[in-house]
Amino acid sequence: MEPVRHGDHTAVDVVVVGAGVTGLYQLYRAREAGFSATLLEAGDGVGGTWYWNRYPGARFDSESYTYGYLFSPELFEEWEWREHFAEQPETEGYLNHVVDRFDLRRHVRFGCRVTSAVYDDETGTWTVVVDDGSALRARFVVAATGVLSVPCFPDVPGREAFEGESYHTGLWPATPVELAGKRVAVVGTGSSGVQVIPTIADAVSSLTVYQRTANWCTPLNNAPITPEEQRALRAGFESMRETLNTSPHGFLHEPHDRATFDDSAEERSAFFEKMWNSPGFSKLTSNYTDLLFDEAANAEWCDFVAGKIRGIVDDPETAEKLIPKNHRFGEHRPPFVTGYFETYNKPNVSLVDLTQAPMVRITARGIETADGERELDVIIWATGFDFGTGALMRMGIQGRDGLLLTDHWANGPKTLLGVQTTRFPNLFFPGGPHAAAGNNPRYNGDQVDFVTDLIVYARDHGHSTIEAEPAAEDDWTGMIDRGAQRSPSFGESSYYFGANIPGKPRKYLLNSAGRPKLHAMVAEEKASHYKSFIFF
Ligand code: NA7
Repeated sequence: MEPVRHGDHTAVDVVVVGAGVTGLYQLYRAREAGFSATLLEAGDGVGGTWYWNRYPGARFDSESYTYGYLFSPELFEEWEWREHFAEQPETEGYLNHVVDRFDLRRHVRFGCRVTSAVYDDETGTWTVVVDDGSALRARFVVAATGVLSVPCFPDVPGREAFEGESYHTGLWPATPVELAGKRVAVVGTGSSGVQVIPTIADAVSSLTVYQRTANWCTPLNNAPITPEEQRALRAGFESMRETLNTSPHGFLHEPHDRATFDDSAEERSAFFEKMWNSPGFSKLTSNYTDLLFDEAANAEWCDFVAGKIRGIVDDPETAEKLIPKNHRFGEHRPPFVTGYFETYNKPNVSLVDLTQAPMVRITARGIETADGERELDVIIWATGFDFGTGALMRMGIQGRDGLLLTDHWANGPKTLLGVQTTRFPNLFFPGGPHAAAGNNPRYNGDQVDFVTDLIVYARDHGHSTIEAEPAAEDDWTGMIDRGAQRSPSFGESSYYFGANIPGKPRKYLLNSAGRPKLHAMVAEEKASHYKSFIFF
């Protein structure tokens, strides 16, 4: 492969965008493969999601050791996670440790947001411009910009008029935020909102939760990792890595082997109790096999969870509001909680059901809903993200013949293996749309490995340009779209389909084909010398 431009310090083989879990791994792999690489990061530190989402209570809901990197046994050996589900500061610390441990920091430019990335047909290179006006040329661009990186604020009139403090969970400041003794509102009850709420409830003078949609929250069941467990984790690293590398969703949880109505009502109730007390995502991955495929089965589990909510929340009216009525378990991303429902028993906590009293406007003093104005000192917007495509669509990406990615994907993303799209040669986006549907770093790591192998293959075979083959892209995208329709539990009402963003095309944004299929196709691509890609 020809170097991009001799003697040009602004030219590299690979530009990686985003210093999150995926981007850092891509930087590591590209450098280890002998490419020159620069990583551009909008934030002032590493972490991506774990840099920006530093709100009180932010933590993993995948087990820490299954979320971290597995490429280095030494790294695994020397880093000791404190809890099964680590809090944000620990994760940010881990990612900083990784960057220093592998000497990656000197390849990272912080505080630069990419404003455009334009492909030049003649040279087969990309020009990447950042917001300070400087530009980099690169043969390959890997946009590791994540799926949850563009925070959304609701379109409520007057948001700017509020004279108190306001914060978005996904843009939480690194400087301390003092909430003690203040009248605080949390808007939104997705995974972020339900982590903030119990964490701040005791410190604030009043906490008002604005809920539009109740979610099927179940206990995270977190715990410190005991010294014995630490030893077992270390001793079992290779077998754990093997399990995670082959697991359908990137978790260690064992799938169940029975369907809901194989069991008697009594057995079912005992099993659900076991599920309720099990860690994190196992309620989804180790539950009855028909949970997501049979409405009656799903309803059994939902009834059980509703019973738990009624049992925890003292006020029956509040309990009813906290029980989802418009979607089944798994249809939205299920949040995992610690002491969430219990929080509503505190005298300083109240719930506003926006389905009964919609938000009218934000005033200088607080939030006005149809039933009146509540005065506030702080509003916390836990209102989610432009999921999947948000960051890529805002990066000013232009492919062949000046084609804008925003036009190319006007009706939703089209991808091949969730890593590339036609007419955008040498641009890859592991960890983006169609990437994952489970424990993200495991899927995203598979994709980074694939991208790295692909660009190494091109270099070794004297090719300078790699482009997804259109028919192969159609096949993969068709499979993703069809797969998303297969399960009756997955309606189109969640951000998985872009439903939280007005005007966004309703297209499935996760990888419905599953990780085993991704693995099979990756193996097929390698064996066939990447038959689904066109090389120049
Ligand atoms: P989510 O899961 O998208 O949740 C956003 C929440 O904000 C959800 O409860 C929304 O209600 C609510 N929301 C959004 N817009 C409004 C308006 N206009 N008014 C009131 N409430 C609103 O984002 P999170 O940050 O909690 O979690 C994102 C991911 O982080 C999560 O999936 C995990 O992977 C970790 P809605 O359901 O739209 O009615």
